[in-house]
Amino acid sequence: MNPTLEPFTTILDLDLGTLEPQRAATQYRYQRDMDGFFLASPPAPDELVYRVIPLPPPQKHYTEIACSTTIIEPGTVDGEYHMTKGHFHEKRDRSEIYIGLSGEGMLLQATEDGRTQVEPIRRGTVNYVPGGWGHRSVNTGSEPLVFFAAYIGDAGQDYATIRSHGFPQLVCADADGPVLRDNPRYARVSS
Ligand code: S6P
Ligand code: ZN
Repeated sequence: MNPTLEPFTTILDLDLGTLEPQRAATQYRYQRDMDGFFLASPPAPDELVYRVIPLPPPQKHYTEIACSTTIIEPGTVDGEYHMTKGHFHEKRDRSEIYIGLSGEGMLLQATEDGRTQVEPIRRGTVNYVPGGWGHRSVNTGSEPLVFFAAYIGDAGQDYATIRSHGFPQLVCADADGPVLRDNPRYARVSS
């Protein structure tokens, strides 16, 4: 094989999740971008919910590994903790790992036929998300939730399925902390 890519190194700040050098623009997700993902309509359109700093491979190809840092701000929308939109991979069989850096949260995972699994995210967790599992991360703490992700380069993100079918569970703030509730709007994708 005659490689076309040169090796490269990036410095990941293990607390903040920032990347140096930053090779691609930060993607910001405000409440206005999240319509249809929280159960309630987000009331503060200009409030930042999370941001993603990509560390892209040059090609979106299965031979390469895409990475990113995600930083979810603390907060709630009508009692639901701030979270990512969540997605299945467009190429459903593509897997991924998350490495928790700081803060406290949960990784919700669900299959198209409605199996669910909830895993913790905090400094030092390494979550393996197998192909076929939709995934959404939720900040249940009072500080930003920061994690690093690495996934197969051509995975792609399918948001439309999650937007129309929802996730089986919601993570809501209760007097004693986070509780999982059934999502009344959830509809299985397949049986
Ligand atoms: C990509 C990976 C993450 C998420 C990021 C934001 O496959 O799972 O980098 O893109 O955590 O979440 P979302 O659901 O908005 O893509
Ligand atoms: Zn993913």
